[in-house]
Amino acid sequence: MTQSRIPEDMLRFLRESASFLILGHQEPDADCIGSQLALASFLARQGKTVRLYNHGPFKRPEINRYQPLFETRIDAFAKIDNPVVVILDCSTLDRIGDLKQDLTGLKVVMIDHHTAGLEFGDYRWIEPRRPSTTWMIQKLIGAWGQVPTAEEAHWLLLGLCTDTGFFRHLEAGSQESFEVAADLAQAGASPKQVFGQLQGGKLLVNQKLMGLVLSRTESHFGGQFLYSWEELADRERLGADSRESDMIYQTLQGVIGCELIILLRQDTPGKVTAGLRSKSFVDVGALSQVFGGGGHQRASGFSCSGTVEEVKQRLLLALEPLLG
Ligand SMILES: [Mn+2]
Repeated sequence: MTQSRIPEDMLRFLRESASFLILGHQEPDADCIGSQLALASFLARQGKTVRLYNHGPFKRPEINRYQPLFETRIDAFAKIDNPVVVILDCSTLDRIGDLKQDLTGLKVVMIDHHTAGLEFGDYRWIEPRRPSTTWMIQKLIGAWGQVPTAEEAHWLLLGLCTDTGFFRHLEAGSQESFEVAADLAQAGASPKQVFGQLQGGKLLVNQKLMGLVLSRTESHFGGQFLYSWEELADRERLGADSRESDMIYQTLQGVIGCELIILLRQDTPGKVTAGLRSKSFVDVGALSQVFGGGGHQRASGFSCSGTVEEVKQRLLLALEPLLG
């Protein structure tokens, strides 16, 4: 891996600014929240004024506890001292939800590791090959000439472990992830505590919903494509509010011949959200872009209008040239 090159002008701009609004993407995960919390804590230690924002909803049990620290909209009062907006873990503006309406007149810094969409922001530090946004925040703290506190190290490791699947998704040549992990352990982060936070706090009804989704998995294109879905009625019947996807992906990725997994979730009667994972050759980032979403080559997602059945049929059609 090449050395990370933090844009000098961005670093200087951050150092010289006094007030910050730190934003992340809607439906945040632990990389988003971990990088927001660590950067906010670090900047506050440098004597800066910092406020945290996220459109939410906070659906994941490992990060629910942090929701009270975040505001959902930027009001006029927060803009009084001409703060800098730092947007983390999303390269396109639509990912921040309603907050995108509140940025008028403010300078924006984008820091992200997703493949870039529409260019936005006065300063952009986008590195699609990096393991997590927390990795970038850790490098930023280092470039500032400082080390994270134990609490910041915990949040940074939480994000790194989330986006790398606790290092399981990393290939050869990924030493940079282990190097930063070693630094975080030295700074006081506990992998055991991070694992406990990522695995715990789940409701039985939600685990049952996961079982239901797993049990109805369909096999297409000779087993290369495994597909399942979740409807509003499923959540109502079980009394479940959300389900984790990672365990389903992990389980289905172990099936012989599986290349691609797609899970659809009906959000409203006319809206569906998809999660996509591939193993070796289907570029799911590109596939999601066709449906108005984005992500990485091996992991991506999108939301679109339609019923579950309609979106499934559109996906099968789009996959025909790739897997047919
Ligand atoms: Mn991320």
